[in-house]
Amino acid sequence: MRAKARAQPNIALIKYWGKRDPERNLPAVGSISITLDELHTTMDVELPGESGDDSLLVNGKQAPKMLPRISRCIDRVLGTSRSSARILSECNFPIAAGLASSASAFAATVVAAAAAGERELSTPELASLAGAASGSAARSLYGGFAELVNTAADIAVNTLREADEWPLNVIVAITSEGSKPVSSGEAMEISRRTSPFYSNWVDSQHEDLDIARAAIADRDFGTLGSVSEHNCLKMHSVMWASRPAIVYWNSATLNCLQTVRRLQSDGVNVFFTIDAGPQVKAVCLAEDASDVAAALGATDGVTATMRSGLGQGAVLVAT
Ligand code: 2P0
Repeated sequence: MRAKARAQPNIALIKYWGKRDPERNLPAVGSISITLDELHTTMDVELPGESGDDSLLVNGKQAPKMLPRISRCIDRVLGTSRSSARILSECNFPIAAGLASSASAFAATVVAAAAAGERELSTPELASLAGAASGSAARSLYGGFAELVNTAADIAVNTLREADEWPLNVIVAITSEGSKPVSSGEAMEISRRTSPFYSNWVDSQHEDLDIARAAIADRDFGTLGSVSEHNCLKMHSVMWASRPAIVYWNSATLNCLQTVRRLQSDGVNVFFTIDAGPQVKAVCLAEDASDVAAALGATDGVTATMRSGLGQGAVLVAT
């Protein structure tokens, strides 16, 4: 009654921002992401067959604030009359800092919990359960290029391309390792309720998804970069126009955008995207990754860079 799973975070190129059903955590828009390989979270779930409270250690430390969401996620997989769970989590990158740690954590949790509780669930079923915990987590069940489709009743995730069919690289420029001031879930609801740009954001998402899907099919880097940057800036515009304003950026975030623009004008194949945090992710061709990492590493305010290729979805690993 013990299993361990590993999942990688994913970076949305066409982003999820807003919920159509906050109760069921169903997104208001579809999204397209790439799953990373170097960054990962492992979740080791043990069910000793006793009633009582769950426990959670993250990188060896008690994590009482994170435990309720993880416990609810395991409840969805195994039911509320399950054994208590001893959960050990290891994460090799900053948590709750706009690096999609919740995506990898919940994707690994559903896979580990199902295996520990001997429940045989399909990948779409696991994705739906992960998505109920954290919308972006559904995409981390899948590798490469994944599209989360908003169906009438639920969500579905499709693989658009496998990782090795278009092995792009991602350089993450860390500009702050602090936790985010407002959680994404809370910030999305503030945007839905107060941003005058919110309905335009939702209405224009189909067009961006169509353009990105076709660019991925054609391996058209320029078009994918252009639509991804635009979609990212639209999402942040929705946030900035919310009340209270939701601003995840810092001055180094903007410095990174200038670095990416300079690289682009020098002919480097690179584009940026930014999530609910101040880090900048630069997506590039593998042959340009060293130049992009060096330029971002030398950018004022960047404290570290991480490089990753694209990887597979969540998997079980040996305990
Ligand atoms: C994304 N983000 O598509 C977008 C872009 C952040 C910005 O999904 O409330 O942790 O748990 O469903 O998945 C981050 O939000 O939100 C996110 P919940 P989640 O990657």
